[in-house]
Amino acid sequence: MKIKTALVTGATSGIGRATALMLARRGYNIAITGRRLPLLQELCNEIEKTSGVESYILNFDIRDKHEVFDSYDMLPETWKKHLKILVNNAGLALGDDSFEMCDDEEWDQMIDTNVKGLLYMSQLVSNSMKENGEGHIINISSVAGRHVYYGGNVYCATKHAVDAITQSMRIDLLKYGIKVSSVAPGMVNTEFSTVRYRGDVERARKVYKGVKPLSADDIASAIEFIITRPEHVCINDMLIMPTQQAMPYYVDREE
Ligand code: NDP
Ligand code: 8X3
Repeated sequence: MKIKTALVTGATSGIGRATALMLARRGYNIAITGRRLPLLQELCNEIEKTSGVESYILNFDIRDKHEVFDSYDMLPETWKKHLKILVNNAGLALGDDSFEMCDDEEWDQMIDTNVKGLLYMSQLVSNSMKENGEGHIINISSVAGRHVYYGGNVYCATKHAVDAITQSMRIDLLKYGIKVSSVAPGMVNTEFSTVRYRGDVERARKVYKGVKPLSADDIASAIEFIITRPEHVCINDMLIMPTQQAMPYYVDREE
């Protein structure tokens, strides 16, 4: 069988984890990244047990350029040579306070993770894909990259940046045959809201009260659709919402 590899950032939970498992089921050897090493090891075991493909752990903080570059350097050359897919998924929101009340360290964390981390990974991987003459980069954006809302300020700005970067990467990488897609979800029930509310699980639960949100598997199956189109077809952009959510603030909740 032809070797094919994929790399998923932020695979320790939520969308990244579900996507890594989907790619493993489709026969990709998977490189998984994140800061929480025990969760990466657990996922590695699950992938190897259930799918019979190989997995490779890259344990780093995506905000740290040197850690990102050094870790990618450690990925075996055969993995890089067969790298077909990068899913730029690692990301977070911190808080939903009004702009003047925000903590600038949290701004740095969102910008460094959601924007700069994505840039570092994309540059490294697109150089490998360029040599291979093919590849597909999928950036996880958000409905927050299309609409801003009260308290969304810098998180929304980072996701607008992801959309702009996606569009310009698509133009720049066209000559190498590298596809670039964006997936922009609305509410997905993952650790996202718990992280956003700095560990306040009760507050996070209220986000999904009276709503059936998307699941991480819903997003993984959208990514599966994108990567299984014929060679000459590129899905540029997918905006995916729960049926009960029209825009960030328009949610039809059951009483
Ligand atoms: P989770 O919190 O469940 O997952 C986030 C992932 O990002 C984790 O694996 C985490 O790994 C990783 N991550 C965060 N910060 C860093 C860092 N500094 N270095 C390395 N990895 C990091 O949330 P989701 O699965 O929901 O989020 C995935 C993506 O989807 C994000 O980009 C988010 O903005 C986007 N999104 C989410 C929506 C939602 O409603 N859930 C809606 C729209 C978009 P670790 O902590 O181990 O480092
Ligand atoms: C997460 C979705 O609406 O909370 O990106 O910004 S939202």
